Amino acid sequence: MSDCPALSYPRTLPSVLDAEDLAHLASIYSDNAHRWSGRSYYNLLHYVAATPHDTRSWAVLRKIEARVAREFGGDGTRFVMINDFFSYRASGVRIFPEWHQDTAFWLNGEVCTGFNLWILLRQRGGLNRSFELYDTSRNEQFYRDVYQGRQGRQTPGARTVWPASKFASSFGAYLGGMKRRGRALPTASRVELAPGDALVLRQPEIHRTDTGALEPTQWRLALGFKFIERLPLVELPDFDLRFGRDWRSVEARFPELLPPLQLGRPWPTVYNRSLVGRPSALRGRSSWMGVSAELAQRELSRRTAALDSSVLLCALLPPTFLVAVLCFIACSRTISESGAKHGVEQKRTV
Ligand SMILES: O=C(O)CCC(=O)C(=O)O
Repeated sequence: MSDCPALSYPRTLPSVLDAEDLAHLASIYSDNAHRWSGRSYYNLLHYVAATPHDTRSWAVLRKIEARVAREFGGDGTRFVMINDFFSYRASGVRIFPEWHQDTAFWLNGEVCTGFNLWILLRQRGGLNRSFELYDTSRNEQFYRDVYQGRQGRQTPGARTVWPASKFASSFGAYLGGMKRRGRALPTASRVELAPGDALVLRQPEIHRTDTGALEPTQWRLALGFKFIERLPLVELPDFDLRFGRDWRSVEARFPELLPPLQLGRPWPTVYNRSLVGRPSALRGRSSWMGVSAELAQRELSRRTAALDSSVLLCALLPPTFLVAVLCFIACSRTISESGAKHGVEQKRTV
């Protein structure tokens, strides 16, 4: 299966974080989660961007990146962290309940090297296992059927070519169809983890938050990070879906952190403390209509310049009442045209 390097990644990485890191991250979650409603991704990024003096959080991020470099090769620049998510599971609480693949792994094409590093932070009541996944090595026939039957390709030697493509969605329906046809369903795994250990989810693996009733005293908290290889993007995230929408929320609050995503350029490094300190007139509050700080600042200067020249023109004209009214109309039009133009540019901003 040399055509998908992710398939040979280790199942777990032991002791990625130590007890102090875990306590720190768990307290970030418990102190702030009530403010995060509706957002799945980038809660840690929002937190660290708002508290650049919190050196432990930044050190944790660097520690994770260093471990990734050590385990998955490269000099620390091969993989880029594209998002983070706290995963809290308790009775009636499941963050990603449907069977799915992480389509973000395909943004850089078909290299099949993406992975999710999912670190268990805390658990109570014996929830010391990961979410559910169809392990590629335990379900080879299933993946072969899935890929050959639906979207896969076959090599001349009839060996399976691992995911050239991702599934759009609806694994639930696909699995339901298998069940109706009496086909054996794949075997789901839940991987045992000690706090601080990480599960490594390999790019093509189909997964979901675990099911089953829990006692009110049972819960677990994990922190996941998705990584892709730093290669030119062939696709951009769908900004109507959770991941893309949550990217927008970082962009709106911390515009200096997010350079525009561009096809043909790799995913930018956004977990970057030096960007947080970067001077910006709009830093730390909602960006102006959701556009980048630079664009907003350019627009502000343009509006001010337009206003200045209109006022100058008015001052030079004969001071009759009629002329004053005309000047007033001219000034307002300049301002609103400038705003309309800005609206067009805003749509182009990724
Ligand atoms: O954290 C979980 O419960 C599930 C993780 C997941 O589905 C994902 O990372 O896409």
